Amino acid sequence: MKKFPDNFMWGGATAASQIEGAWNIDGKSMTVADMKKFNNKLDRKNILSERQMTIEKIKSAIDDTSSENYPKRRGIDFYHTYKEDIKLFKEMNINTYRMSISWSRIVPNVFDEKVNKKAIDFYTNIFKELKKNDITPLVTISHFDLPYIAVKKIGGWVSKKLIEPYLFYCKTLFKNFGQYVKYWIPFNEINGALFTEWNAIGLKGLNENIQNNYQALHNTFVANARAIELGKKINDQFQFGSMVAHFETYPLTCKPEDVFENLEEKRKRVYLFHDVTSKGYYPKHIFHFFDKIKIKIDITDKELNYIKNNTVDFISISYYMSGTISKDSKDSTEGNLVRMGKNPYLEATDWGWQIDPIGIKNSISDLYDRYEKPIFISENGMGSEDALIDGKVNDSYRIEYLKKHIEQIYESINNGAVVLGYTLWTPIDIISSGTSEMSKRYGNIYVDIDDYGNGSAKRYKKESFYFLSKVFRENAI
Ligand code: BGP
Repeated sequence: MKKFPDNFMWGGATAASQIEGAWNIDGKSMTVADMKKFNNKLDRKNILSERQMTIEKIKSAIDDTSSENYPKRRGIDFYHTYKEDIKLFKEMNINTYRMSISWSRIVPNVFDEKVNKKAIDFYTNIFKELKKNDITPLVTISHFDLPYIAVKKIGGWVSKKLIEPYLFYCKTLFKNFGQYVKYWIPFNEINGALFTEWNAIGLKGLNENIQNNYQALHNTFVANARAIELGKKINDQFQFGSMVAHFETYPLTCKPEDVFENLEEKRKRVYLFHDVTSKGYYPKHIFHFFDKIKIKIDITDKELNYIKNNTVDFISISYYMSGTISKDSKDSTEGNLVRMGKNPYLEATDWGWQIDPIGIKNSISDLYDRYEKPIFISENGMGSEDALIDGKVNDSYRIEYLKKHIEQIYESINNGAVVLGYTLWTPIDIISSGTSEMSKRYGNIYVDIDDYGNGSAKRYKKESFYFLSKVFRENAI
């Protein structure tokens, strides 16, 4: 029996735009997530086109007021079922629930500082329900559901004009929910600005003009720092976490060229985001890179001061898969937000994400050594089409995946890293972020809804539910 430290935070993670539904009621405005159409011809092994938003797609999303083709408008109707679902989380012995709050509910018009009372009531009820069930909330302030009005008016995060309205939204949360919430994550996968720009910053296309991506990334770094400063002023007990989609990569061969390529990958596509949010400054190489590719980012000394004086209390990452890097890029495979080189030693999911439990130990050890801040695994899980047969789901493959990753997290703690907790993605089937599928299931609770919203919506405990409830109860694997 491998025992985890006392008070280890065990639980699950969800996101408002993938779980709540109720996309246009009680005052909520449209978000970038509400505009992602489900494509029933999508190629699961190549979803890059799913990520790209185009003018045509924007137009048809605005013209379509139904939720028929837009699964994230429906979610699993958590907006109305949260009491029953939280009871199921409790039965699973979850003691921590990572959730996000929808900006488009709290301040629907973003710029007018008008707070929507119905939204305050909705989230207050959720926090009361969690408190009743002895579950600690870990709140993501913005999780891939930027209000569309911010895109329409100022182009999203590429404009610095979004920082003040974001801080007003943060202040509203800190003041109204500070009595229930101590752990805050200002942005989900802040590196999304470079890899899934519509979801993360409201930019259409895919790296059409990389200057916009880096400018928006910088603006969110500033917003992150200023949210921390604001939060600590309101309640110095608040704990703030970064959240970076982690890409664990290995050189495809021991050829020195491959090793260097992998180093470059780490510096630019992994460490950069932690350097800024955990060390409080940009690594010098990124300015050299900006010069080389001739982009000019508007960065002021005042902003660099905010970043320097307001670093996170803990590092959180999503970890799903790993990949290889080589000088002459070979055949690649899908992963979370990015494609990566294949690894002949690893199996992959039906969506091509390579399963690498030891990779999570590598990642935790590497980041802990480098930044010496507590680590929180805020997403980890396996997407698959699960079969509901006679009210049962035998997801032994998911038990295998979770067991092996949890064992490696234990090993990393044994190896000296400080890990605060683990909220797997996701305790209950919800809509996929990248493809808007319902059939890409991660949950330990099966939800009887298909990609088109049909089904009884009944909840069923999968085998992995029972496996995890034991791990969480015993605080051991
Ligand atoms: C991450 C998001 C989560 C979750 C996860 C799984 O990028 O933070 O919201 O969705 O991806 O990805 P997907 O749902 O696309 O399989």
